[in-house]
Amino acid sequence: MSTLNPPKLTVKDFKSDQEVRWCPGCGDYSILLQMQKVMADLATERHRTVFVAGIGCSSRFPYYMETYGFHGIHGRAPAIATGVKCANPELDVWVMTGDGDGLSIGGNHLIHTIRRNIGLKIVLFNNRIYGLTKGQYSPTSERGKKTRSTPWGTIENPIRPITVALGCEVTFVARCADVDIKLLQDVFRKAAAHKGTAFIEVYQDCNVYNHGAFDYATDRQTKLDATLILEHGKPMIFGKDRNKGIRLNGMTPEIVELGSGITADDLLIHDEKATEPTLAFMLSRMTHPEFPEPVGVFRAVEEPTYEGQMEDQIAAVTKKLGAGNLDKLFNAGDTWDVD
Ligand SMILES: Cc1ncc(C[n+]2csc(CCOP(=O)(O)OP(=O)(O)O)c2C)c(N)n1
Ligand code: SF4
Repeated sequence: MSTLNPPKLTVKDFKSDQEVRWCPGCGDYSILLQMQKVMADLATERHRTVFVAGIGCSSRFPYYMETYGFHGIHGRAPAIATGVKCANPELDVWVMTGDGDGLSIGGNHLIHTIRRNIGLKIVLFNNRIYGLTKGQYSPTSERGKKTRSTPWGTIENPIRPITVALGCEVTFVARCADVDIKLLQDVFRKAAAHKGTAFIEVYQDCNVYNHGAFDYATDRQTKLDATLILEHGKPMIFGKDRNKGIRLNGMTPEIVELGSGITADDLLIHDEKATEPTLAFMLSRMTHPEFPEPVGVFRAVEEPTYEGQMEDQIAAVTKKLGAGNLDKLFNAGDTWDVD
C-alpha cells in the first residue's frame, strides 16, 4: 500500500482569491501575512482550519484565508466558534475580532468563552477605535480621546483586554504589535499549539482613524524603552541600553536602574507557567508612559478544556444510561398541540 505525502503548502496556498479591501497601510495586512506564514510553517491542514469573525474591518479576515471561514454577526464570533469547536473538536478554530466587536457588543460572549477554556485561538485586533464605521471611540480608547462620537473627549475608563482575560482565568494570553513580525509569528505559533483558550491582543494601527496610537511601542527610537519583552524564566530587563528593570516594592512594581548596587538578581523573574495569575495580572496593568508595556506571553498554563470535559461527560453518562434518543426526549412528559 503506498502512502500519499501531501505537497508542502506555501504562504501563497493560504491566500484566498478575494481582493483584500483594507485601507493601504492598515496594520491588518501584517497580521494577515504573519498568520499565513505561520500556517505554512506549521504545515497546517487547510481542511481542518476555520476562521470565525464578527463584524468590523478586522472581521473581514476569514475572506482572505484559503481555509474554512465564517463572517458572522457583530460580537458573536466566540459563540459561533464555540459551536464549531464543540461539534468538531478536531478542528483548529481561530476567532478574529476587533476591540469594538470583541469588547463592546461582544464583551459578554468573549468573557464566557474564555472562562470555559474552550480550545479557541482568539486574536483581538486592538486599534482603540471603530474603524469600519469611521472612527467612533471604542472600549479601549484612552480617556480624553476625541473622536467622531466623543468630540469633547471620552470620559470613560478604557478596558485592559489582557486584564479582563486574566480575570476569566485565561490559560494562554499574549500581546504583540502588528509590525513586530518575529514576535507576532512566535505568539501565533505558541497559540496554535496551546490546548484551551489562547487570547492574543495585537496592537494594530488604523492609519485612517487612529494613526500612530501605538507609535511609542513600535517606533525604533522609543520601543525599547516603552516595552518590556517577556521571556519565561528571565529577569525583567528593558531599555535600549538594557539598563532598566522591574522590581517589586511590597505589592507594587517599580522601575529600577541597574548598577550602583542593583543587579538582575533584584528583579522580578518572568514565570508564564505560574499557577496563580497574580504576576501576570500585575504585568497586564503596567501601561505607558508610567511603565514599559509588556509584550510576549504573559501566561501559558494547562487546564482541562471545555470540549475535552464535554466529551468525557457524554461518554460517562452514555455508559451509565445508554445512548440517548432525541425523538423519545422530545415526546417525553406532557406534550400538546398548538392550533
Ligand atoms: C448589531 C450591530 N450594531 C452595530 C453595528 C455597526 N458596527 C459595525 S462594525 C462596528 C465596530 C467595529 O469596531 P472594531 O471591532 O474595533 O473593528 P475595526 O473595524 O476597528 O477593525 C460597529 C459598531 C453592526 N454592524 N451591527
Ligand atoms: S478604517 Fe482603519 S482599521 Fe479599517 S481598514 Fe482602514 S485603516 Fe484598517
